[in-house]
Amino acid sequence: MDHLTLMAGKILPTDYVSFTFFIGTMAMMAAAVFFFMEVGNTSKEWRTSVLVSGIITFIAAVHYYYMRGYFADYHESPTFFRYVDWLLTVPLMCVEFYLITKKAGGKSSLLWKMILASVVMLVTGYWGEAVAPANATLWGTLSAIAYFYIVYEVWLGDVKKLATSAGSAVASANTALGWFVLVGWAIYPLGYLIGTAKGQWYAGFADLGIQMDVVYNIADAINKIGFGLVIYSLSRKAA
Ligand SMILES: *C/C=C(C)/C=C/C=C(C)/C=C/C1=C(C)CCCC1(C)C
Repeated sequence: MDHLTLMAGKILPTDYVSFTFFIGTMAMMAAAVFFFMEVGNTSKEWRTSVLVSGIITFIAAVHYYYMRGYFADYHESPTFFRYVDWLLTVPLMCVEFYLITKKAGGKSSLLWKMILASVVMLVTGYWGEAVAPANATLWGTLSAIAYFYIVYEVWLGDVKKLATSAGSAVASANTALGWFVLVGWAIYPLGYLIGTAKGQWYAGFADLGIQMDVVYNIADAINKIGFGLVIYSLSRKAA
């Protein structure tokens, strides 16, 4: 019996963490194949954007493959792989904002500000989850400040301004991506509150009956694949 068969046999019907790791691996793989294959059919101007969507979902597919295996072996959260995945993919999502606004004059300084904010958001989140969970409130708050900075840039700041002057196709894509950042990304702090609840003032989150990894897995599928599809549809609309 090969490894997959053995593992699949061990997933209980109520093991939603294993289930979502498994289906997440497949969904990210399928999305990556799709975006990579479509690069060749994309007009030159949008090729890099669609390629980056492929790279984001490909990186996630590889990490999901490892996280699925890690959880099967140890039955604990693969926090390290999770954050390595995010550290690579979230800055690439910032690159997507840069690429769509470049034609209206998007500067690399804006890209670096966004990347820096995303790294601060993730490193502080990792610290609160894995290194100093006793201070999860402090680290989570710092992370949230960096998160709100990104929301601000996309909805009201320079990203918004550039997207508006880039024309209606880019502007509406930026609004769609903005909803992912505002609503889709807001799912992650919920996972964090569940995962770090023990001994905190928000200890009640541990009793919700939802597991942190399930929340993160659902959020990743929505955000990584959805984000990529918005970029893809922009590439078909705007010449
Ligand atoms: C593909 C992965 C994505 C889009 C990951 C996004 C992650 C976040 C927006 C995480 C945010 C967090 C907070 C705002 C506070 C608590 C700690 C985090 C890191 C879960």
